[in-house]
Amino acid sequence: NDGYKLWLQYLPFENKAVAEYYRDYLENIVLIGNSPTHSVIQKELEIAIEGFFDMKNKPGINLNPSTALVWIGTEKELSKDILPELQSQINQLGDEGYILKYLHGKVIVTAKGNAGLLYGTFALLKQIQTREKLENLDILENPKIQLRLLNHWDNLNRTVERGYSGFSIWNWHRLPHHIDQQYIDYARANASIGINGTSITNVNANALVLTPEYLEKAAALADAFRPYGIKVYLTARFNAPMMLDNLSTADPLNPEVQDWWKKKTAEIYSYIPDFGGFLVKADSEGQPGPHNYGRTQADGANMLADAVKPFGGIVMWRAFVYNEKTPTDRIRQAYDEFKPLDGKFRDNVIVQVKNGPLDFQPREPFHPLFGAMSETPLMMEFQITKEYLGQETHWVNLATMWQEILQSDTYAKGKGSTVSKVLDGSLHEYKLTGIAGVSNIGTDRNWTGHHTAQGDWYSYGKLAWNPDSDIQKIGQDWLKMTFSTDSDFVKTAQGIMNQSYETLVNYMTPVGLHHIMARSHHWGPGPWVTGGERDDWTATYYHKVTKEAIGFDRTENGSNALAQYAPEWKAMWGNPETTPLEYLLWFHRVEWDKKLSTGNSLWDEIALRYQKGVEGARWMQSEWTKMNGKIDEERFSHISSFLAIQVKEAEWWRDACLLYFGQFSGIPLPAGVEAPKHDLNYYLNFKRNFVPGI
Ligand code: BDP
Repeated sequence: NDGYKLWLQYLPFENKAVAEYYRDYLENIVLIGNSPTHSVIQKELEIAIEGFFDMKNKPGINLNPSTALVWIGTEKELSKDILPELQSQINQLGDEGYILKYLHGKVIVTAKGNAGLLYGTFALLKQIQTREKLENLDILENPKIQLRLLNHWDNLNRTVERGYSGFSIWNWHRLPHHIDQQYIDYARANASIGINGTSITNVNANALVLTPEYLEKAAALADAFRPYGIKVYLTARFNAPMMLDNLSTADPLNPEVQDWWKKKTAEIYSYIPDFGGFLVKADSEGQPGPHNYGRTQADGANMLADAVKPFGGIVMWRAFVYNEKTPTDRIRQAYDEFKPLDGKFRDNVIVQVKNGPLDFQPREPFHPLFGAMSETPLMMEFQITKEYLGQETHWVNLATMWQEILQSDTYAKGKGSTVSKVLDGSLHEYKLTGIAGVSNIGTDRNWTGHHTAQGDWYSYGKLAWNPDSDIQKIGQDWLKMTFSTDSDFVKTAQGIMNQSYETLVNYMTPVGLHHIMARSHHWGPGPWVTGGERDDWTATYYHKVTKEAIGFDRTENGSNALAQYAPEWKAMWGNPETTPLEYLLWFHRVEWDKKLSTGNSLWDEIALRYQKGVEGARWMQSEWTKMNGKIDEERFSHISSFLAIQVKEAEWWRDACLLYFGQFSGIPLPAGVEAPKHDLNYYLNFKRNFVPGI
C-alpha cells in the first residue's frame, strides 16, 4: 500500500459477519436524481464497495427503490413518503449541510443541494469505514465556516514554495487538454472533508496566470472540481496591470488601473463562471502593493473587491504585511497596519491572518488581530506544510497546535470569545467567514511525503468544517480509515500523535524561543543566524542572547507588542512569574539563573526540555516499532525510516542549540542531559549549504 488512496482506502471488511452486516445496506442503495455531482456520488459508492468487499463476493448497487435500504437524494428528490417526517430537520439545513438518519429501517442521506448530498454520502461512507452501526444514525451537520480553502503555493514552473512532497500536481503543460486522474482524486479527498475552495497558485504571485493561456488551464481545473463543490481562486499580483499591459502604475486609486482590473475580472469570469475570487499578498517580502503608491491595504483590497463584486466574487487579502525596513518588533506590524482600517473594507473582502503574529513557528500565541476587528471579517491561515516543523519528515500532529489556537480566548467580548468564534462569525456577526490551509501536497506517490502528514490535511478539513470539533475523534477516524480499524493500532498511533506536538516544540523551540531555524530554508537549527539582508530574518533578532539573559521583551518596557492583546492577557503575559513557560521567552528577557516555577533555573529548564524532546522522539519511535505487523509492511517501514530521521534531527537540534546558547550562559548542562556528540563548529558547518526540499 503506497498510501495514494489517503483516507479513502475503503479497507476490506475484517470478517464475514461485518461484511454481511453492511452488505444488506450497500447492495440496496437508491440514488435519486441526476447531475454531475450525482454521478460522482454513484462512482464513489462503487469505489467504496470495490474496496470493502473482495472481488468475488462484491455486491452491485441495486438502484431499485422498492427494496432500497439506503436513500440518497436532495430534499427535492426525496420520496414524498419520507419527506414530511424530515421536514423540521431539513428546515435547519444550510446550502451545504446534510442529514444522515436512520428512519423506519432505512438510512436516509439528504441535503438541500448537491454539495451537501455529496458530503452526506461521504459521512455515510465514513461510518462504514470506521465500522459504526447504521441503526443509530441521527446526524444533522452544517459547516460552521463558509469558505474552507486550500492554498497552494505552487509556481507555474511546478516548483512548490515550502513544498516538501515533490512538485506541483498541476501540470500546466498538459492542461487544459489532459485532466489527470490525480486532479479527480484530489477533488474527492477534499470533498470528503468538506473543503470547498482551492487557490491554485503561489501567493508570491506570477501575473502570467491571469493571461488567457493560463486562464484556459485554470478553467479546465475548475470544470473538473465543480461536481465536487470546489471553487477555484487565483492569486493576483498587485502590479499585474504594469506587467501584463504596460500600464505606468498599479495605483489602486487610478481609474485606468481600476478599469484594467474590472476588464481582467470579466475576462476571468468568461472562462470560469463560478470563479471564487482573488487571494492577495501585497507589501510583503518583495511583493508589490498599495504602499508603493502611498495607499492603504484597504484601498488595494477594495479596488479588487469592486472588480469581482458584480460576479459574486470575493477578495482574500492577507495580513502578512511587513515593512521594507526592519522594525523594532516585526510581530507588531500586521496589527499596527490593519487595526486602524477596521470597517474600511468592502463587504466582499475578508482579511486572511496567520495563526500567530510572526510566521508559522512551532509555537506562537494567537494573532492579536483575532478579536480586534469587529467590523472586518477575518479568516484564519494555517500552514499544513511543515516549513518550520521538520519539513515532512517529522511526525507532528498539527491538529494539536491548531486546537490550541482555535480555543485561545481573545476576551474580545468577555470570557469565552475564542478564536473559533471569531472564525465562525458568531463573535462579531461576520457576514463572510473563512479559513485557509497552506497545502502540503505534491507529486509524491503518497501526496504528502510523510504518510502521517495526510492526517494533517484530513484534520485541517474537519476543523475547517467545525473549528470546535473533537480532535481525538478526528484522529481516530483518520487512523481507522487510513491504516486499520484494529483497536490496539488506533490506540498506540493516537498515543504517538498526542505526544508529537509537545515533543517537537521541546526539541526545536522550548520555553518560547522562536525563529531560530537555519537561514532561508528553515530546516534544522540556526540560533547563530545573524546579519545579512534584514535583521528580522535572523535568529539573533528574536532571542537577543547575551551572557546575562535571553528572550525578547515585548512588555511595555520593551516593544510593547503585548499591548495588542486584551487586558486579561496583558495581566498574565506581562509578568514573567505568571507567563506560562511555553511563552516565557516570547514575551520576556530572562536571566540565565532565574528560578522558574518548575524549580529549575532558566538554563536548566531549556536544557532539560531539549532533552525531553529527544526522549519524546525516541519514545515515538519505539511505540511505532510495536505496530509492526498491524498494518501493511510498505507504510509501516516508510514511517519507521522517517521516525529514524526525526530522532536524529531532534538530537541535532538539541545539541546545536545547547552548544550555541551554552557559550553565553556559561553554565554546564544539568544532570540528565546527554553531552553533545560534536563541538559547535561541526554544527555551524553542518550542511550549511544544503537546501532540502524537492
Ligand atoms: C513564509 C515563507 C515564505 C512565504 C511567506 C508568506 O517562508 O516562503 O512566502 O511565509 O506566507 O513563512 O507569504
